[in-house]
Amino acid sequence: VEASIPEPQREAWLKHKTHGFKDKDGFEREVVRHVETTLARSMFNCDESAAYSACSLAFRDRLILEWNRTQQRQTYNDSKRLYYLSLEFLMGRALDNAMLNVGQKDVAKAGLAELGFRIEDVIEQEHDAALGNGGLGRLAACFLDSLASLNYPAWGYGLRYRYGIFKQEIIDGYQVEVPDYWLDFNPWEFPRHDVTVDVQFYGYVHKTTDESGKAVARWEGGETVKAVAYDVPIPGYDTPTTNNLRLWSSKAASGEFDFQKFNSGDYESSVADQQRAETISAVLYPNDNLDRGKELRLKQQYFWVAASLYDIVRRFKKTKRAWREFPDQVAIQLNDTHPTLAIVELQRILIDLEGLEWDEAWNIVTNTFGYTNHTVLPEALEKWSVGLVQHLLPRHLQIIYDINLFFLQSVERAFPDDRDLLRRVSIIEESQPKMVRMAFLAIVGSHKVNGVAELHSDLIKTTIFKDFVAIFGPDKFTNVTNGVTPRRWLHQANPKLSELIASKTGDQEYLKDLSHLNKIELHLKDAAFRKEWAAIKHANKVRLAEHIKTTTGVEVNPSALFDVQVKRIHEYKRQQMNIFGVIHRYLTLKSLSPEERKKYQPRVSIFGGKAAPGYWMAKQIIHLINSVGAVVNNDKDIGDLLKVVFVEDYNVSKAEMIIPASDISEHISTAGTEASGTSNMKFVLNGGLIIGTCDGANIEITREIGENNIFLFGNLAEDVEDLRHSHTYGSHTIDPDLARVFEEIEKGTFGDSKDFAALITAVRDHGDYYLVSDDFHSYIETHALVDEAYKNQEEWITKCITSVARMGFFTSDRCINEYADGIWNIEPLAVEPAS
Ligand code: HBZ
Repeated sequence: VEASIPEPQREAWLKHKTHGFKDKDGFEREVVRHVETTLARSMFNCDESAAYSACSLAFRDRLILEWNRTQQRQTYNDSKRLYYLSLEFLMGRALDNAMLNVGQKDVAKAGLAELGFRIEDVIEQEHDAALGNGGLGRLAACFLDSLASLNYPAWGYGLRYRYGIFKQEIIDGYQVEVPDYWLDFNPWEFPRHDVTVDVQFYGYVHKTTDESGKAVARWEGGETVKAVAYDVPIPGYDTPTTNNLRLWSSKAASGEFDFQKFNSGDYESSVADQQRAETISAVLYPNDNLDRGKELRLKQQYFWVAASLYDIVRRFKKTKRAWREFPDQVAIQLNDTHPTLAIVELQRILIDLEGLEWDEAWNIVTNTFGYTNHTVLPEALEKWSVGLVQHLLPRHLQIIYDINLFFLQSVERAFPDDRDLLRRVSIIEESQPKMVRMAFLAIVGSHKVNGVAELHSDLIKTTIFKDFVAIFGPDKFTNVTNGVTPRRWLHQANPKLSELIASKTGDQEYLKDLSHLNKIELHLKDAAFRKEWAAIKHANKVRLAEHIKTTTGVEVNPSALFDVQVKRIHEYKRQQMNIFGVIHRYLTLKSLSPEERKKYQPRVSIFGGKAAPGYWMAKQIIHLINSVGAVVNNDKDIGDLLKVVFVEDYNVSKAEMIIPASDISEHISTAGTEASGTSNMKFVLNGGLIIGTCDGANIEITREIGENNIFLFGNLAEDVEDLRHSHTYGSHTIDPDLARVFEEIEKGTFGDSKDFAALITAVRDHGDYYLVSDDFHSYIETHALVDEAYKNQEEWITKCITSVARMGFFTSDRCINEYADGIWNIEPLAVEPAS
């Protein structure tokens, strides 16, 4: 407001208002201008990478205009906003999405062709924005797409890591991690050097009294780091709404302190301070579903939370409303427990800086926050040692103790004789050392807690958060089943299938209302449609086969059944069971006569996914997969009947190519361990079937598409505990088919058996925690059913089309509307048509 242009001068501004390109000519003009000026190149040295840069800049210019208008509209309208706090946003590429959402992809395609480029090659130039590990980070990205597409006033807040998830190379069958430096050229971000926040660490708490004699706490001393905002525009589909993702980058705060050092000749140590500050946002922690308790990670969390809350509070204060109206203006969603310190930080701002009474402040806090849980795995539940929190955030620790005290007092009043309950629900775990249980803090400080699929939401209520259901009542706990954006995961990833669907549903409305997919079921018997459907799947498989050939040298037959498991490597996801199953198949094939073999369904087993660098067992699984591939793929007896491929460096862009090429995909976690899964939804949406356990969203997918259209197997979640108990205390016999697989590995068929010993002993001698042996027989039998079903191609295609038709529920648009109604209490902001 202060920097606004005075009325008399505004005419000149309006006269020269920027509009961005409108047609092919305009687009080409912008591309050439960016090549020749922004990039300082010419037509004599414009390669595909420069064409990508210039094309992106042309689209970026258009996005910015709508982005500014959206922000003005939302500020003027002054309605409640959602802030989505996530340490991860796994965005993937932006250009194709920007072209689709701005609605000028055809113009760009024609324009680029006239300038000498194929649009597909230009799109391929972009480096993925890979600021996430897996499902949790990609979910945040799908949510941003839906929030903008549905016109919700919403911002994302995250960290601008200099290094995203590492790039995976496979060397001699082992994973090697290479840093992912992705910021060399990033046209999609806007540094806001004027938007900064000073964030404090360490120091001590000074207890004193204010003028009125009231006791106050002051957090003093310690060190300060500067947070600088980088903004990323998030365009909605078929709407001018363009929301903002704000990522914070850390910098040394250039206070007098540094200058003193500098002047006193201590230049080196002042540079070292600078680098230490920049370390905070340097790298994404590459662990999924594992908590390691590292100090730098806690620093990242507080740095990001403090900067985001300062920004949110600053925006609220501009409206000059009373504090009690804060929850009517602001909803904050915690994507897992990583941002839980935001609860403490808001309470601190309200009581220490704004002078509110504890109860009034706490009421505001709890009405503002919602918490989403993504896992029940004990090793993934965040805990921070009291000593570390005390050292880094002394005032926050005091507030945590007060929150806990008041909470436990209320529990004691409600359950007077239950000492053990107090111990169980305490935010402070009385262990050695004492720990802060972040999930408990998140529950106590939020008004809603949700799981991400029905089974998962039920499980958290009956297991890890059971006591809290008794304390707060069941209504505080709810389910919002995950979803995925059909714009990226159908239209962009599978343009031919999208086009075919549009031709049968009449238009592209299904990209806005995915329930329209059900119209294709009417065409189930349409022979031309079915033929076209099959041809598209085949073409997608050919494309993947080409990628496999160029990256691994392995030739696979696109007519074989493509069996895909791509996701982070984890024992609970059971890639080890998959590769044991592949070995079983190999042994079966070897035992057959050449004549019998010919009757077998040819298969390609495709794996992909990263192992956390410190997760040794996961790395052994990758090694076994590659070692089996090396033997099987070169066995002349086997030929095309079985190939085993590990696709290096699985990421969002690879997913966009691999998922549309799948016939069957594997979602085979031990029942009760995979909170939801989201790739399961993407695979079915792209006309592939699933082999899976009764876990996560597989269950709801089955309910929607029908149990004839999915291959379910294995033990149920309710039986897992007893089975584990029997492994330890009863007699544990290994499934005979699996024992045969182990025997072959131990013979050295796939290389030095010592390399794989741990994978075998985990099942045979260490209690088989993930129930690989218990489920193995059912798994193998179900794969045989898949083979049979695939041989009847007509039946198979019927299953695929029927499934796609019934997948409408799994759009992230439905999911976001549920959060908006049930948790955030926000409304879409109606938009006038694009100018
Ligand atoms: O969140 C995943 C769940 O495993 C998956 O079932 C679910 O579909 C998805 C979205 O709800 N969880 C993760 O991806 N978790 C992480 O990546 C993670 C990252 C850092 C952590 C802990 C977990 O400290």
